[in-house]
Amino acid sequence: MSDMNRPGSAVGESDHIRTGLSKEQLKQAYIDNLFYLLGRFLEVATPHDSYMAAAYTVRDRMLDRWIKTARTYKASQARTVCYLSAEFLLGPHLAKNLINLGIMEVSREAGAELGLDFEAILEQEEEPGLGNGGLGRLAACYLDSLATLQIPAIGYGIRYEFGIFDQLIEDGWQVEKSDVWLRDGNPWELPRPKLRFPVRFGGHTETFQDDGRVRVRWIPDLVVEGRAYDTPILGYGVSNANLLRLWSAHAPESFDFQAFNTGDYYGAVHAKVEAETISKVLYPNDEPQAGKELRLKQQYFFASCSLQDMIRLQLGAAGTLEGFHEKFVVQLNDTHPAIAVAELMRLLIDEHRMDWEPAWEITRRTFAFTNHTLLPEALETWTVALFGRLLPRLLEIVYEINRRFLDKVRMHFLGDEARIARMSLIDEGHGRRIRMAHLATVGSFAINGVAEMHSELVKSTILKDFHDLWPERFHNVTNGVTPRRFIIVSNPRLARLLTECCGDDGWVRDMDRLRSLEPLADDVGFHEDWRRMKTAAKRDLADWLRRRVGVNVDPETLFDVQVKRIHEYKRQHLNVLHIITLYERLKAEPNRDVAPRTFVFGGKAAPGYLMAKLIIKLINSVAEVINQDPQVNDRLRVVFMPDFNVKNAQHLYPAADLSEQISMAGKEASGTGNMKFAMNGALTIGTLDGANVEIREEVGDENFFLFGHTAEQLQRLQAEGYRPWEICNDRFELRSALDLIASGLFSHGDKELFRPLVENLLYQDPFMVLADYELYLDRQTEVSHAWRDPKHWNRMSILNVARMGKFSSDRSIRDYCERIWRVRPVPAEL
Ligand code: F58
Repeated sequence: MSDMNRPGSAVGESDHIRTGLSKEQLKQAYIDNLFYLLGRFLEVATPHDSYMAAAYTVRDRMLDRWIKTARTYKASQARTVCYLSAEFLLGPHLAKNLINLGIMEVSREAGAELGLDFEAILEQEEEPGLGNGGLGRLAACYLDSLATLQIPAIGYGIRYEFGIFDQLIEDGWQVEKSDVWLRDGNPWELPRPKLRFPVRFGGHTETFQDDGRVRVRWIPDLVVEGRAYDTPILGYGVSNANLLRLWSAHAPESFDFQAFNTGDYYGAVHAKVEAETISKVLYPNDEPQAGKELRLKQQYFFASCSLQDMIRLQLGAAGTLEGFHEKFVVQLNDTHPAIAVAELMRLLIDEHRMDWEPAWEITRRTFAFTNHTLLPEALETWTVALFGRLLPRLLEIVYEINRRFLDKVRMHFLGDEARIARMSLIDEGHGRRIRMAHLATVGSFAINGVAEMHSELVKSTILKDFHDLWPERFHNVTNGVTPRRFIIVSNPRLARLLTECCGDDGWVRDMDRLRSLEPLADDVGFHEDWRRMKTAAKRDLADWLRRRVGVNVDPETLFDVQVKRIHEYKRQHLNVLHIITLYERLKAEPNRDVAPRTFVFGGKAAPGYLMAKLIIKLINSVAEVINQDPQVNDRLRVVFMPDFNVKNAQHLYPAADLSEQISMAGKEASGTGNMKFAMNGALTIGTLDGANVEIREEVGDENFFLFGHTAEQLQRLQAEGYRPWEICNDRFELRSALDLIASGLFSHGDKELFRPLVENLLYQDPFMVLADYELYLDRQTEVSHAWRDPKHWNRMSILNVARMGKFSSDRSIRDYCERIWRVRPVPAEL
């Protein structure tokens, strides 16, 4: 116990209590943290105390690596990747960090010896829900891969006090509850109260003479302070720990004095509240951009703090901003941080007295931009009026960037005024709006989409004019997901089996090594292992659903899963139409031989998106009827899993047999859920959309259930005048399924409830659900046949896992490093 009396320090190498990884050291450290940080002792510790003590124990070990990494990076002077993202959907830290530190098993043993319930401790953690969906989760996967690949990197974002809402289901409807993730403390972050930057809003600008030059001064009417909160991000099996730095908004301290001096107490309080509102809550929209003033404030707030921080680091290391773009490359995760382009110009010109040309040269060579959507309603624009009122100096800079840019366009495409209007940063047609995707494109040296098909569509549609001008700037980097979170943490049984087959755990850092599983796809003994693993995972999920959702499902049935944000383009309602058709077939022919299935849905709807909320209600209503119907409920079950988030999702990936990736072709930029399921051995039923195309290429078309019209075919159908109601006249089962919804059967006789949904499908069907219905049903029939042949099914499942190497986020990050960022690993040594 003598170690316990030593003061904690990352410097002393003998200081094992804070750094050692042996069972005894972990036990000691845990008791020490419980005592000194929480003021508790073993006998009285609640599960939450235990979680906190465990988290601090793990964090200490990460800090040791983090400090050493920072030293190594500093000495190397290597280029640093700054990943700017309004969202980071990290998921629970504890299990992931135990895995990456390589101490999951020894910690489990240590816990057992202390009489702790290890699973209950893991369960205590409330995840930081600082993201909406795919885009935020991608950022988290990329942080994991950057650290694992030993790339110097900082993630910059916002420390929202309330993350994405918690979803409750009441009477089948989604009800939103605020997410108070910080209520019980966050042991993973380190507040950096001294690391703070001012961010201005409102007011006006004026010019002044400075050394014979005309310069601009911005006199704001609100100054907000951004304070840093740091979370270490440890790589897998390496000593590198990178930094996630999130900004929290506060009123500057001087504020209180002002209040006393001027006597305007309420005015001061109001301004304080206004400042702190900026990082209060994450916008829960995954689509139309509603032009909310607070959202623009959030974007500018975190972009400005992050750039000021980079400038501080650059000046500290080099004393000059000249080589800024050599020291930093800034990746813009969609347009949400795009204002950084104008802000870097402002900082260089106004605050660091640079001239426009050299400042622009630095800016243009610093940024790279990733686009994540083609949906026109999701492309961000801000009215010039709002932008100018909130950020008057930034508006001047945007105008100047635009003026110089359009001069170049004019030279290149003489006389093509229509093109100039299309490319302008200002959309003059819709009440004068700033097009953030254009600002990001003009200010970046590289622009990429997130899957091959999507990147091609970016070049041929939304950014076509820019591609004509600068073809060399356009790239594709297909998304990927981290196998640490989505195989090891989610599916430890599969992870063990893979390690056994490969001979070691090298596949975790090089997923292409899973190709060595291919010969086992026909091995009878291996099939038995595979079946046992899958059955165990399905039993676990069944238990979990019984305890958490109160539904019974049979692990012997085919688990057919669709989890993602609820959106018409993702077509959860197409899945529902299939279920209703199966139901009707069984009702008409009770002895019909169908493969028994359990349908699982999960996902949140944007609170203001009524059609998405109605789709949730429909799923729950259909579930209620089918699950209670004794004629069918031995063969059909429908479950809506409430509150889909990273933590809950981890129960699904190992247990799914079929993954539904059925978006309208051309609408899903990539998808990443498709990857998570396939690398856990689910087969995909999917359209030719996003990364589905590449997944099918990799796993082989014979191991993928493809259906549906292509994007071009759908476009043609639409151009010819799409009349969904006519499809219904020819397809008896489709008509009948829609009629059944309209009849009130699923709504206790209420014929009005689902009318908006049925009529939307019949008379508009913007995402062409009806056009793909028959192809989908036919393919689903083949799925059922395939399921009847377990040997064949398992073979396909094994081959899916063996061939998913491309979709590790390590591959994506390597692509970014080689093609875009031009950075190399800097290994940190312990
Ligand atoms: C998603 N976008 C794409 N946006 O839809 C998906 O295809 C892709 O795989 C993923 O990005 C990663 O590239 C997405 O999740 C958002 O959630 C935004 C949040 C902020 C408001 C606008 C949508």
